[in-house]
Amino acid sequence: MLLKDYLQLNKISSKQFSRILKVSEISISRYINGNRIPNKRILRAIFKETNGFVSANDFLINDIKNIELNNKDKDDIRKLVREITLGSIKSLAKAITLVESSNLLDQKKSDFLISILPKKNNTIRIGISGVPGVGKSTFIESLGLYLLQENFKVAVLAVDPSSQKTGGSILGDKTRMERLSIKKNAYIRPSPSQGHLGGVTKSTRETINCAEAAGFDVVFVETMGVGQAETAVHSMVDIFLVLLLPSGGDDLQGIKKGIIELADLLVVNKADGSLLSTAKVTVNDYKNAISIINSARDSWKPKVEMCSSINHEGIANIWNRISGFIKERKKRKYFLENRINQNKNWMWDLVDQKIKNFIEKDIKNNQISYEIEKKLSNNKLNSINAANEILGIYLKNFK
Ligand SMILES: Nc1nc2c(ncn2[C@@H]2O[C@H](COP(=O)(O)OP(=O)(O)OP(=O)(O)O)[C@@H](O)[C@H]2O)c(=O)[nH]1
Ligand SMILES: [Mg+2]
Repeated sequence: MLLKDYLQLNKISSKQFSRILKVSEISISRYINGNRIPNKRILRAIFKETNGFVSANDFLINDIKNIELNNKDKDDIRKLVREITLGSIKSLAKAITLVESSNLLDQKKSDFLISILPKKNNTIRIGISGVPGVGKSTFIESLGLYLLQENFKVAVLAVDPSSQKTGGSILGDKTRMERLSIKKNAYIRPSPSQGHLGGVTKSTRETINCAEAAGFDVVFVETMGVGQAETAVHSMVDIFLVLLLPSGGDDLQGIKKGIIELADLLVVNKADGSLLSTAKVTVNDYKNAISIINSARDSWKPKVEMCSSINHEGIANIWNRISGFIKERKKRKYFLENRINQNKNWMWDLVDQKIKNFIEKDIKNNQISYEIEKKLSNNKLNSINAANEILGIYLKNFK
């Protein structure tokens, strides 16, 4: 960790630390500000005195550590947070743009913003999944409109790994949720158009936090298709719904068993018109199927319901199921426990991301990596040994 953070955390003043290290106080402040790099002896002493928390690496590597927010940046963000908590949609949108940005300074701002954002545990986060066209957006709009009548504020976020390919998601989500999108107490945030899945889900947790701080008490996260996205969304919501199409066949519609295992509630949508009777059969098929499937949660057997999102039928019943589930989870203390566990996952995801960034930014383009690749090309190293050498560099820098 940075020396500055270490001292702050342990309530050690620069003066005290300068005495411990037997250097001047000015030197300490120069190390802290990045104006000077300590020499080898002092680096060793710092390492020893901080029990290894502050290493040479903290003074050398990683641009991200060297970017510090100035007081004006911090004041701007504090102001932004105040506006968000007062319910400003414009400020909310601004904050979300910040958390989605990959710019290093923006990332610092975003980290600061999230750290001072009021955290809410009285919200409900609902993950909605299902094959393309099953009616996720229509369902969210229908349930969202119902919730507005019940005096909730509703936010909708989309995690859509295909958005980059189709490019139509932003328009799609807004037009598909036309009626909801114009409501004062609803906020729809279309998918960020950032490449791969990691990029898309990277900021979803932060975005959920921002929306909640702005007073949205029900947050929908719509996802589709790719299994990885489903698992990611499952790890950030309180309840996970899988929408299904009415289908006469006894196969499970080609839906991966893993996704059904994640579901807290299965909803057969489009239970209307000529599809109504098929929908009823599908409900029974799934009721049978889930009795032999392991649920992802203790003591909860997923329920199967049906609805017609376009006709707004069965929606209130589904809300009863959702709120019943949440009540039950709270009663058994699983609700908060789950959020805490999700925060742990979030932490590990961040560790993972930061390691990946370090490899990408500081190792891949490094001369040493170039040498190792050269040895590999000349058959002087095999891939396994080469990978171990790269890991060696990484470990040396992160000890
Ligand atoms: N009959 C019927 N049609 C529906 C219902 N819900 C959605 N649809 C139709 O199904 C189509 C797809 O609906 P969307 O809500 O866009 O589906 P989606 O799952 O969000 O789709 P993607 O975001 O592309 O994955 C639209 O033409 C909807 O009008 C329903 O309850 N009944
Ligand atoms: Mg959709």
